[in-house]
Amino acid sequence: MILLQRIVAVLFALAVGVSQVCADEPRFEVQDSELTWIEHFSLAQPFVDEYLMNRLNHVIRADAIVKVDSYVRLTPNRQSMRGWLWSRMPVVTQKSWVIEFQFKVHGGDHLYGDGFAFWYTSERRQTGNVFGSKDEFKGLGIFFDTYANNNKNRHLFPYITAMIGDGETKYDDSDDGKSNEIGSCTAQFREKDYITRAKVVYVEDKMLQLFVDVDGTGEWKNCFTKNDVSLPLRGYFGFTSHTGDASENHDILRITSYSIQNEHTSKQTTPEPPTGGGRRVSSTGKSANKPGDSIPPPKYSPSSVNSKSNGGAQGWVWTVLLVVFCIVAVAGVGVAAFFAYQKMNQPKSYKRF
Ligand SMILES: [Ca+2]
Repeated sequence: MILLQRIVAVLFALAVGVSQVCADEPRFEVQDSELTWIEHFSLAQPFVDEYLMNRLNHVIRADAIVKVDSYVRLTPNRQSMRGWLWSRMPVVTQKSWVIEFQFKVHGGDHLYGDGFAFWYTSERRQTGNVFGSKDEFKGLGIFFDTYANNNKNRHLFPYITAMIGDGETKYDDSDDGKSNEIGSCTAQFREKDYITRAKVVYVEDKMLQLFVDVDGTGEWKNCFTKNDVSLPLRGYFGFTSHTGDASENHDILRITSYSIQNEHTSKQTTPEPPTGGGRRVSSTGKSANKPGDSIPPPKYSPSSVNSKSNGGAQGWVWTVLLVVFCIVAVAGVGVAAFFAYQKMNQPKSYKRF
C-alpha cells in the first residue's frame, strides 16, 4: 500500500513539475506595482561593458566559470568542484525584497549532483560543505537539491528545501535538510531545454515565499510560503554549488532584484530605477511574466565551455586583451606592407652624368 502511495506521488510530481510538500497559506500577495528594480543586486549579460570593464555587481571565485554573454557556471560537470557568486554589497536599506533568478542544471550522467543553493546571509565567501558554502550560517538558505543523501526519503528529487540558520545550527546533510526545513517542494528543473526560474519574496518579519517556473509555461508556481519569518537586517545575496562523486553543471544566467513597498512593509529607501531600466514583475503566482517578455532569453550554449577563469573573473579580460593585441599586430603588418609596396612602385631616378 505504501509503495502504491509512493508511486502515485511520484507520478503526480512528474505530471505537474512542482508539488508542494510543506507550506503555509499566504496572508497577502505582493503586487507588481509595489516593486522597484535594484540595479546593484541584479546581474545580466553581457557581463562586460563596451570598454571591457567588469559590469558584475557580484564577485565570483573558486571553481566558478564566467561565459561573458551567457552564464556564470558555479560548478562545471566535474567531480569535487566548488564555486560561488556573491553580491558585492550587503542588503541594508531594502528590508523587504524580491529576487528572481534564471538557472540551468544539466549535463550530469546517471550519477548527478549535488545541486546549488541561494543564500541571504550575514556572512559570505566562505567555502564549506553546504552546497559549497559554510555551515552554521546566519540567515536564509534555499537548497535546490538534486542528490538524495537519504534514499529513504519518500519524496521525489530534485527537492527544494529552505532553512533559516541562527549561526549555530548545522544543516542536516545526511537527511537532505529535512530536520530544519521551513518549506519545501519537489520540482523537476534538471535537463530542460528552456530556461528555468525561481523567485524569492521576503516581506520583513511577515512572509517568505518561493515561486518556481520549471515547466516552460512562464507561469510561477508556489513552492512554499512561510509566515512570520524574520531574516538578518544586513545580509548578502549569494549562489553556491558543489559537486562530489556526483557532478553536474550548475549555471546562473540572470539575477533581477526588487525592493517592495506596500502597506505590509516598513518605509524603506528604494533606489531610483535607471532610465529605461526599471520594469515590473509579478511576485504572485497568478500573473507572471513569461520568460522572454521583459527578460530577453540569454544566449546559451552549454557545450562551449572554454572560458574558465583562473581563480576569478580576470580570465576572460586577458582573453579579450589578447584578441585586441592580435588585431593591432595584424593591422601594423598590413600598414608596413602597404608602405613597402608603395616604395617599390615609385619611379626610379637615374643620374644623367
Ligand atoms: Ca542532498
